[in-house]
Amino acid sequence: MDKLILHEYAASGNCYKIRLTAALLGILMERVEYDIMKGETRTPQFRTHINPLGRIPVLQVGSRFLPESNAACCYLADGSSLIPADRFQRADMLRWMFFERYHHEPNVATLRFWLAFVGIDALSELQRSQMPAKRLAGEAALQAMDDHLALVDWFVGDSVSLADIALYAYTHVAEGGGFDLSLYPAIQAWLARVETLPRFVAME
Ligand SMILES: N[C@@H](CCC(=O)N[C@@H](CS)C(=O)NCC(=O)O)C(=O)O
Repeated sequence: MDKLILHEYAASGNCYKIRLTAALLGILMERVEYDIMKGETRTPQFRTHINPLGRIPVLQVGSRFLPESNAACCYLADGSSLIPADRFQRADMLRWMFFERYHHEPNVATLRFWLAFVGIDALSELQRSQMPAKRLAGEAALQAMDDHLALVDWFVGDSVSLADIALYAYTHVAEGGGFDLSLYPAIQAWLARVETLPRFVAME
C-alpha cells in the first residue's frame, strides 16, 4: 500500500472530511500542516510539487498528488461500505457530493471563512456585497438537506456514506458563518447520528 500523506490546514472542513473518512475506515495517514492565512500554499514550491492551484487539501499517495477533497475521500473509501455497492445509490451519493460543492460549500463554508477566520472588518467591498446572496443560498441548501433528512436517517440508503461525510464537514460548523442550526431539526438529529459512529473523530 502506498504511503498516505494529507497536506492540510486542520481547521478546514475540506481537510477534515478526509480525516473523518480515514478515521471511520481505520486508515492511517501522515499529516503536513500549512497555514493558509499566511499563504503557505501559495508558494512556487507548493504549486510546483503539490498543487498548481495553491490550495489544500491534497492527498499524497506515494509519489502522486490528489487535490480536491471529495476525490481524496473517494480514493480512501474505494471498495468500502462508505461507497454504496448499488449503482443507483452510488450515483445518488455523487449527487449529494456535487450538491455539497455547488450549493453548500460556496455559501455555508465561505461565510464561515469570511466571518470566523478573515473577520468582517477585513472583507473587501465585493465580499461584503456577496454576503446576502450567500446567506440566502446557504439557507436554501440547509433547508434542502433538512427536508431530505426529515424522511431518512442517511443521505443515501440506510447507512452512512461519503455523502454524509462530505456534508457533515461544513454543516456542523455552519454557526461560525452565522447560520442558525436550530431552524433545522432533522439536520441536528443527523449531526448527532454522525457523531455516534464508531471511530468518529471531531474536527480540531
Ligand atoms: N474544491 C477544493 C477546495 C479547496 C479549497 O478551497 N481550499 C482552501 C481551504 S478549504 C484553501 O486552500 N485556501 C487557501 C488559498 O486559497 O490560498 C476541495 O474540495 O478540496
